[in-house]
Amino acid sequence: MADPKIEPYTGPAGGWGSASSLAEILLREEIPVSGAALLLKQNKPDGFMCTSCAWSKPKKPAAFEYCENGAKATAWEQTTKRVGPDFFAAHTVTELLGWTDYALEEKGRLTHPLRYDPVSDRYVPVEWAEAFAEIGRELRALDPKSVVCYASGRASLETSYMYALFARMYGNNNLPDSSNMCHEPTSVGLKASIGSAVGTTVLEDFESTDLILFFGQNVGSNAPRMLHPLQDARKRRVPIVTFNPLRERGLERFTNPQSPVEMVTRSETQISTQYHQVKAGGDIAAITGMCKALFAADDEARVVGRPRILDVAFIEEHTHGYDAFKAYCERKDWGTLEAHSGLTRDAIEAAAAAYGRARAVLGVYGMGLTQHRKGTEAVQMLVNLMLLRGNVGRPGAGLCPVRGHSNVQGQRTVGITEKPELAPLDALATQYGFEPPREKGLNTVEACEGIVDGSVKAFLSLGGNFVRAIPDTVRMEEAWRRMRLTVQISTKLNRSHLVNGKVAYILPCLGRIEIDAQASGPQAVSMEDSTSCFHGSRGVTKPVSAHVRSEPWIVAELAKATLASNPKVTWDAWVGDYAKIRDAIETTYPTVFHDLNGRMFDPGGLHKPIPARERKWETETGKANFIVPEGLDENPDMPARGPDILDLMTLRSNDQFNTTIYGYDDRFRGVKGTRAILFMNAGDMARIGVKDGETVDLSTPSDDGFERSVKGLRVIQYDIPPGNCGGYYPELNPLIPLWHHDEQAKTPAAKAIPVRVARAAAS
Ligand SMILES: Nc1nc2c(c(=O)[nH]1)N[C@H]1C(S)=C(S)[C@@H](COP(=O)(O)OP(=O)(O)OC[C@H]3O[C@@H](n4cnc5c(=O)[nH]c(N)nc54)[C@H](O)[C@@H]3O)O[C@H]1N2
Ligand SMILES: Nc1nc2c(c(=O)[nH]1)N[C@H]1C(S)=C(S)[C@@H](COP(=O)(O)OP(=O)(O)OC[C@H]3O[C@@H](n4cnc5c(=O)[nH]c(N)nc54)[C@H](O)[C@@H]3O)O[C@H]1N2
Ligand SMILES: [Mo]
Repeated sequence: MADPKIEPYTGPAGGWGSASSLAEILLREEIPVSGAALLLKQNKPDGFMCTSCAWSKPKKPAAFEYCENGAKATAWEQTTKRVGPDFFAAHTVTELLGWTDYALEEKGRLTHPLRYDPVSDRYVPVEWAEAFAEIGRELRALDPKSVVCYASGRASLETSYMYALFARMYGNNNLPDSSNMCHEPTSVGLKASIGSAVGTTVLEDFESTDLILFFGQNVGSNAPRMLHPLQDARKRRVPIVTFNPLRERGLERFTNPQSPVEMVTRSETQISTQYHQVKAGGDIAAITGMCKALFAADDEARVVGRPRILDVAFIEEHTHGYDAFKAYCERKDWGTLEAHSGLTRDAIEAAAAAYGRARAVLGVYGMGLTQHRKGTEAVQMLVNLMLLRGNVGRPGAGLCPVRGHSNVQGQRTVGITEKPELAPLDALATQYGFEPPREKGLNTVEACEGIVDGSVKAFLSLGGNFVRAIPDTVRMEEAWRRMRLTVQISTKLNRSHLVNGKVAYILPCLGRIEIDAQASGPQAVSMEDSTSCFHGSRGVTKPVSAHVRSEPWIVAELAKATLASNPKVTWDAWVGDYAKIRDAIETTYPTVFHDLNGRMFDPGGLHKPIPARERKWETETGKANFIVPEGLDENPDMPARGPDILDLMTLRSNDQFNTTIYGYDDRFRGVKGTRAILFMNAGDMARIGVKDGETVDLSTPSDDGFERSVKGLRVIQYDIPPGNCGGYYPELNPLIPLWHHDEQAKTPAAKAIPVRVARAAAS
């Protein structure tokens, strides 16, 4: 690794920086020239769907419908590097535990099924049949309620449907997925507010919107293809009003790296027209202020007989709870709202004025809203604002949660959920002739609690790197090792393989980009994007090794080894022809997946009906609900704060996909060669007595009896609100107490963690 360097990045998002970063990774992963040809197939109706983010795939894709980070994801999966039996013979698990996340994954693709051998402390190759026989034996001996079946949001609709069915036939609803750590406050919050658990917009809405509100989503790094519709909107002079504690480059300006003219002329598009550096956790206060300003303007308009600011007809016909919500906003005084949001009244009123002028508004958001103690309330507060001017359920307007993993939303649609009321249990009972379990299963936080208290004894993982992604990492790793069985279906080596149960298996699978040949020929799979469109995806490259298997095959073999046979569930026929799995999905969900087989390759995908988009409110009141938040305090349950305590945001760099670390640069934020950093505000630095470049240690000031700390972070003086600091996920996860989660959705609150900052002893 080169010496770390910290210097502000002056370029736009995209642009030449993006082009050179991409060339670098193709070279490093030793991908021959065909890598470039491969990228032409990315996100095309006849090609494969990107394994990176879930952003929409347009009807008319660009010649290169991929971004810097999507291309990195492809290169990372299609690397020619391998970790086979030789590698595992040469390294003990104890030794590998000392490696970084980067080093583990960078060694290459897993090629053989492996079993942990406690005597040699190594993973050793095992035959597939032997692996399933033992896993099946172990699972049959365990109480199904003590087994967790986790899924990371990448696996296809086909695999996910089979996996959820397997868990229920085995006897539990313990189906947490990565969504529990991500957009669960969206699922819970939108359901209660508007009766649909997902966003209400489609890509075309970006073409007719008049204003985009952008809360806590780092588009330049995490959904870069979305910069294209944003750039188009800006060319139509659509204002973009952004709320983000950091001045993220992708939200400031963009050069389309795929436009030769823009590249040569170095022309840039300004993205945000207003940029509000709200305090972490301050969005509820900021939006309350916007609503307060709108109520005041509306009252004034009514008195003087000008056109109303609020959509009175919509509010009357379609909503519930308006009076209580108005009273709540009017009660809050500006001083309190300014203190909690970190924004001035003028700034909030400017945002409200832009909103009040626009005919059709999109509310876009990401982890900056959801990963908080009050994440669900923050999502609902954005809905309240949208309802005031009828901005749900008409063209150019609506809610647009930007999803993370490429099929995270789809996994929920096909039954990966711990909440039995969200799964079609009666339909499954009829279709397959078994009695599905009816009691609630474990979500991510509850699964962790069960692992800590010993009630969870086995953990199956369909992708992902759970041990590294969850909070309280150090405490959780210790508890993890007490489990009886851990099974990981994976493409690359990660820390979750090394913190293993007594019996542990790694089952290597094909990636989405590889050709998946089964009895009836090469197979396609399908997934759902952020805007509820289903797309087909076909692998195009040669499989990584003759010993790896597809995810559907692995899930089918797991099920066959564990369950009594049931003639109605034809695992082998499904694996032989995935179209039959899609038929089964359509039988379970006839309206949602109508003609999936026929339409999955339609340009733009098959759109799932969203009732709220049609102004059908499937809520308890039958209306869209204004929901009053409980309070403005982000961390009501942390002890009193001293002058050395700041609220920490854990962030993604431009060089990672979740726990997958592609490299040590965060170009847009000016960090090169290191991830052990802490962004701090100059005033806080002076008060605490640390200088730029010095080293600090962080600890969590909770009084629950556990010591939590991360040491040795280099301070970077940064444009960040006073009282906040920022650093990288997953390295800082040991600081998040397991109980520090959204009160309603239980999503770990990774964006405002109170931490004590202390100068490192040696600094
Ligand atoms: N390249 C790449 N792409 C990815 C991923 C990746 O790791 N790398 N991960 C994927 C996944 S699973 C997900 S969920 C998404 C995540 O994508 P994002 O939703 O963008 O998540 P984060 O990177 O965590 O960044 C959150 C943003 O919110 C801001 N923020 C933090 N706290 C607050 C707050 O209190 N209020 C407001 N208004 N803003 C705040 C931060 O400054 C940051 O810009 O991206 C997906 N796409
Ligand atoms: N502090 C903090 N913690 C967070 C977050 C945060 O912002 N801050 N974000 C949270 C969010 S939004 C999320 S989504 C979670 C992410 O949590 P996860 O989804 O569990 O983690 P990933 O890092 O995406 O998983 C990476 C691993 O997936 C495996 N993999 C890759 N491709 C495939 C494939 O095609 N098939 C299979 N079977 N395996 C594959 C590889 O082995 C790789 O090592 O982390 C959460 N944790
Ligand atoms: Mo996510």
